[in-house]
Amino acid sequence: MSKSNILIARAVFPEVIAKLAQHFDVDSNQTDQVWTPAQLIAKLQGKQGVFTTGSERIDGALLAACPALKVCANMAVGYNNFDLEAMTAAGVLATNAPDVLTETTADFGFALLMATARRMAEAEHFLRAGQWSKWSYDMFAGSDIHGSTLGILGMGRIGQGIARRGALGFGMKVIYHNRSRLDAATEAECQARYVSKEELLGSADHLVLVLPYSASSHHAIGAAELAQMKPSATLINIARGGIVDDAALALALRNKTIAAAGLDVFEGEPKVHPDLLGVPNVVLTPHIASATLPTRLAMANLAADNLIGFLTQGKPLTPLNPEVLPKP
Ligand code: 8YV
Repeated sequence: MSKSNILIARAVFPEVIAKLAQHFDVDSNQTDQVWTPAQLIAKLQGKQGVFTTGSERIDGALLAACPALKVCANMAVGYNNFDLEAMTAAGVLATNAPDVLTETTADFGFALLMATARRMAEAEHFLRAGQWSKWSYDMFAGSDIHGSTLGILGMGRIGQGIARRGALGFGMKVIYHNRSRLDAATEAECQARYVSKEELLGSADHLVLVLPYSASSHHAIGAAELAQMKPSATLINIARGGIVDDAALALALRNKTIAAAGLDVFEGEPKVHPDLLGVPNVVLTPHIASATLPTRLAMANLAADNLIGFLTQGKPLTPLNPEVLPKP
C-alpha cells in the first residue's frame, strides 16, 4: 500500500517529524514560514493529512480547494481555527490535543494572576529603567492573592486546575460560571461554588477566563462587564483573543475601572491593540501558557498520533467530529 502524503504546517520537534516519516511521505516547514491561505492551499494539494497549529485556518473554501484532504490534526486543545461544521460536511476528520497541556496551562494562568496582582512586570520595568532610588511604603503595592475570591469563567479541565491551585494552595474562595454546572463531586474537589455571570463579575477579586472562543463567547468581557467588576479586581485571559474586547479593556485599565489585567491572548494576535501597549497596569505575554518543552512535545506527539492512528488504522485518539468516521 502506498504511503499517505501529509503536510506539517509549522516547524516542530525533529523527533515528531521522524515518527511521522515512518508512516507517511512528509512535507515539513522547518523554516517556520507562516503561509497565507493561498500558500497553504497550494502546499496541501495531494495531501491526505495536515498537522496544524492554532495559526492555520481550515474553512470551507480551503476544503473545497483541497479535495484529497481527509484529516486535520491540531497541535492545540482549542480549535477555533477549524470551521468544524464545514469539515464535518466535507467528511474531513478534525482532531485536537486535549489533556496533555492542562496542568502546564493552569500553572501559567496562576503565574500570570500572581504577576498581575503583585505588579511584577511594572516593577521590573521600573527597576531596569534605573528608576529605583529609595524604598517607599506603597511602592508597587498590589492586591493579595491568599484568602481572596477567585472567579473562573469557563470551568473545563484547565479552569478546574486553576480552581484547585487557588483553593488548596492559597486558601482562596473559588466561584465559577460555566455553560453547565459541574457535578457535585468535581465541585467539591475544586472547592468551587457555581454562581451567575453577574455574581462572578461583581464578586471576584481575580477573574480568570478559560472558556473556548466561539460566536457566543465573542466579547464576553466588554465595557459593560468590566464596569460590573470591582475597581480593585484583576482580569486574566489565557483562553483566546476575542473573548475580551481589547479596546474596552485598555480604556478600563486607563480609567482604573479595574486595577490590572494579565493577557496571554489577543484579538488579531500576533498583533496587539496599541492602546494595551500604552497602559502600565497590564502584563502581556505572547500566547505561551502551554509553553514548556515537555508539554509542547506531548501536544505535538498527540497531533502526530492522531494522524497515524487515523490514516493507518482509521482510529484517531481525540476526534472532534467522530461522526465522519466510517461506521464499524
Ligand atoms: C497553543 C493553545 O500553543 O492549545 C491551545 O488551545 O492555545 C496553545 O496551547 C496554540 O494554540 C498553538 O497551537
